[in-house]
Amino acid sequence: MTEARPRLRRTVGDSLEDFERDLISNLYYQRGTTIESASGPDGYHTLAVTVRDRLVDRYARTAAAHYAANPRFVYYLSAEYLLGRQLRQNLLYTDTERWVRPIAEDLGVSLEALEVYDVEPGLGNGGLGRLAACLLDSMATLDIPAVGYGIRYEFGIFKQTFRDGQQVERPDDWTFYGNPWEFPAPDDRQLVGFYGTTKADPKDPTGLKKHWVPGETVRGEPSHMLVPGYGTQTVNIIRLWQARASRESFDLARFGVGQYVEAVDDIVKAENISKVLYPDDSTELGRELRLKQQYFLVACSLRDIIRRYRLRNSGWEGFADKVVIQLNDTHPVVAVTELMRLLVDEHGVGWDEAWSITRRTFNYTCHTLLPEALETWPVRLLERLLPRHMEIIYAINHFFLEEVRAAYPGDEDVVRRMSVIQEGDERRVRMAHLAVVGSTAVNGVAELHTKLLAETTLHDFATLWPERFHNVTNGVTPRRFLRMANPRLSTLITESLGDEGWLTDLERLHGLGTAADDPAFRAAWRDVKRQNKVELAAAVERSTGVLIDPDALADVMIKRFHEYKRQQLKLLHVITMVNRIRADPQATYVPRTVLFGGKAAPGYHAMKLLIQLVNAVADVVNTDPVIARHLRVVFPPDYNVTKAQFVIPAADLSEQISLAGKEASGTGNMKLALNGALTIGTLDGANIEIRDRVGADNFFLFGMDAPAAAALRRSGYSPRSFYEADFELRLAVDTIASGAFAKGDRSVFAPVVDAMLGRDEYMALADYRAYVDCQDTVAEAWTDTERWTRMSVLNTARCGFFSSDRTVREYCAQIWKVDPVRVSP
Ligand code: AZC
Repeated sequence: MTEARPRLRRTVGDSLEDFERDLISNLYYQRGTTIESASGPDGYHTLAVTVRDRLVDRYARTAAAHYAANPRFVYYLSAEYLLGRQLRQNLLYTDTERWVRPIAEDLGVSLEALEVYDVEPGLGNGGLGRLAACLLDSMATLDIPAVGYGIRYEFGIFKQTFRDGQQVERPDDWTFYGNPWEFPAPDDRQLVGFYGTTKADPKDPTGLKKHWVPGETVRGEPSHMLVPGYGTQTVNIIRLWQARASRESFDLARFGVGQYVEAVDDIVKAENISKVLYPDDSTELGRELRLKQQYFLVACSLRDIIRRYRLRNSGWEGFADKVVIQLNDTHPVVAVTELMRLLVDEHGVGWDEAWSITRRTFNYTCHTLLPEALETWPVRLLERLLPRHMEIIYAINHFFLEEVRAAYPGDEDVVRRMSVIQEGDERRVRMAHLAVVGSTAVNGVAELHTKLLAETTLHDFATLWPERFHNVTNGVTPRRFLRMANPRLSTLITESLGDEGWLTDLERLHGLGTAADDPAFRAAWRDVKRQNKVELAAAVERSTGVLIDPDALADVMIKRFHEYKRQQLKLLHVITMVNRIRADPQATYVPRTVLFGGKAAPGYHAMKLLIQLVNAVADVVNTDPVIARHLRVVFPPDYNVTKAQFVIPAADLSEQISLAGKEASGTGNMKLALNGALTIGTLDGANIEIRDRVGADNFFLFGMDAPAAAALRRSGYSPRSFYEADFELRLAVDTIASGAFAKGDRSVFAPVVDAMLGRDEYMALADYRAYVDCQDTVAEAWTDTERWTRMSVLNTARCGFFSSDRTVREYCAQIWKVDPVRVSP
């Protein structure tokens, strides 16, 4: 008998000395260089890998604990993730920053200097992608067994630059220097089919089982990034798929005869699938490639989920007990048909049983109310690209409509409205309908959103199946958006509350409520805000060349450019301030800095023109000595998660001014309020819940609510009548029309004026007066420094509810029915 040999497992030490030794060893053996000759990127990569090693250890233990417990897993399917920078997060989560600082100092480099190489993976457009990242963070923090699935886009969301004030998009080659945070896992690759034909199974009497022969196959290669929990040992993963040509794709024969381009044709075609993120967060792009991306994500992920299920389980009866899949909006909804196909065609499960498993496995989160954002795909495209899936959709719809007809005998109107297929000149598949039909739970992302979904967009479904509808109000991770973004405020909070427990129990911020009445605490609070503003001012000057006054009211509007979000309304307010200063330069004005941040979809011309107008107004304001004394307008380009972390801690006023009934939730509103900014906002999305919690006295409310907006639209909204009735509004619009922001050229911004006076789809003009008056109240409130600070403290103190930990707990309790698995140290 041989003696058992201790199994080799490398564990990292947990002292400064260990860390330093690993760092030097990694620099030498991993990076292949020495301290003397290391470049900035060498230093960054080495540090990243050394920190990462600490997480690998935890990940290995997490995987072992999960294997032993064989729990129910949450699989989060999302076409987008905005993870943000990883270095600071992982330093915090491994508690190694305290070592890195002195070591770096010894070596004569600063953490800040290395951090510039920490590129954020921009694999998403906006709110939905960032929400996915917050939820993953909270799932790990709460020890929920979970895997996020997504696409490893070669090019993420474009980099925004301005040329003559106009948005110019540049590719985001985020992996150019390599990504130290990811692990390729080629062994888990999957093959994905497209196109081709289907054949009946002669042995299947029901005709529901078929055989699909794809016309094209592509390889999906996964890599994963670690998703650590805070204050716990759990490290989950996010698995990202990249498309590769299958091995046979390289045409050696063609290459041999000099047809070099043709020889790699199939490779290029295949790899295009994960080439680029679609930089559009609202309108459906009728593009085959986008549908291919969606199916690619789904096909790879479902096979991976099944592979994981089979590591510990067999048979299909128990599948839905071990697997719960959350569909993040409609992008991954084709998964419903893919799981049916896998079960019925490939694993021989009967249709009814397969349907029961499928329905119990999926849940769907809707993130919008805009009809144009609800995806539909042409039947003809699906028939060509995914012929078997189209057949399955017809079958699902057939059985579903039988149910509808049974519930509403003789009512063909309701059948037409609810059908998964939208009839018309071009028949289309309604992905949201497919999602609801194929899911156990459907949820909206804020109370008002869920209510409006049930009353309007998905009304028929909410009537037929009320038990399927849930609300889970969004949240944000306090680790990234308070502790990491705002270390000064975090220190003050911790001092006041006694410990850092609030980081995982955010409702403990309530404890600050009494401190709000302590003048010394308020002074300290102001001091933090001021220091944050000084830092922001330096960053803004570097990126825009414009100097801003850290004592001015920092008024920020940071979010994607969209008509419904109403940057145009904010601009009308800015122009009104300009006009007032011009009319009376000697009066006193509350000094303000208005900061815009955000991208417009490259094809969204109206919003790109608005971006140009913001920049043009900024130019006029900042270069006019009289106006610039009271007002500055800045627009640092390329707003992203990293920049959000800079701006949010320095904000005094948070602009949340969407037309009521249009913003599903908002999450920037939560991040800003949590950092002590006061909100000026409409009764829309999560603003309502923020106001309920912070108190009406600590929130600047204005404008129509959703019923009033709907009523005005029904009564025949005429923006012109508002324009004519309000002198200041007329002057603001006329100022744009006069060419004052285009060196006298009236044509440049004429489309903006026409849109306002013509349709004004989101009724900015109707809310203008209420908004401007409310801004006057804001300015007035600002002059009472003590009162403002008190309101600011109370905003932070009362926003504990908006932690994504609470959001995840609600998903767990209402929808996922999963339990945590603790990982021992
Ligand atoms: C956004 C919503 O617009 C925003 O209100 C919400 O807070 C966020 O999702 C997270 O739920 N939607 C998107 O980013 N994108 C789409 C396609 O809706």
